Amino acid sequence: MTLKLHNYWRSSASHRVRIALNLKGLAWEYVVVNIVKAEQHAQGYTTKNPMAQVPTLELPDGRMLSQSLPIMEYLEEAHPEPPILPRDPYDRARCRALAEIINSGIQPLQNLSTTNAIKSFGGDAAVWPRRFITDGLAAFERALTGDGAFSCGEAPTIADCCLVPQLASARRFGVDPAQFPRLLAIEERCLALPAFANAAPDKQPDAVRT
Ligand SMILES: N[C@@H](CCC(=O)N[C@@H](CS)C(=O)NCC(=O)O)C(=O)O
Repeated sequence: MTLKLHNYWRSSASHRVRIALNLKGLAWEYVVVNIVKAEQHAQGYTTKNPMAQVPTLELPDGRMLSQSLPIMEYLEEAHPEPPILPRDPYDRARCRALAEIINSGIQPLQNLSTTNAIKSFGGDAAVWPRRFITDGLAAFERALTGDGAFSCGEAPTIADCCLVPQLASARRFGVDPAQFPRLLAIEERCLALPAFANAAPDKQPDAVRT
């Protein structure tokens, strides 16, 4: 019995948890939930994830966890080494705040159900998220303190687990991250690590290559 991650290759919230699982060095199984084919709404899945979203982490004993940030917090508590949060309480809170800029300040506005709603109102779903992505990434960059190699110091944390997928989404939605040089430098250091490189959307078994 192993951990199972119910997820989708291009989901940024799934991507966060893939990175965290890899950083912790845990063995896990990939279970595809194709959100473009609406598999997240299947009855068998909504019992696992009441919000009908990916990711869901299934524990070896069959219990389910949803919401990527609580999943990463669970992994940190259940498997403390190597840490993915700083030790100092203030630094931990600041790191969580960086993750929240992306988790609550950007991702919900680019989510599939949101862009589908925008389309249903006659809006341009390709353009709609750009302002929120740009403003949120600018806020993330402004919120960085110190000159650490990663978002919260000298080791990768949950803030980086959120940042790298969000930069991938930014490109997909037509936002050029070149305007955020500090974020690009952090991304480059992250992607040099196998935990991040192996979690990339195009490396996943369900990736659709165009
Ligand atoms: N706050 C949730 C967000 C999860 C989420 O929005 N997942 C998206 C993919 S990144 C999803 O499943 N979307 C399906 C839909 O909108 O129908 C988390 O962090 O896990």
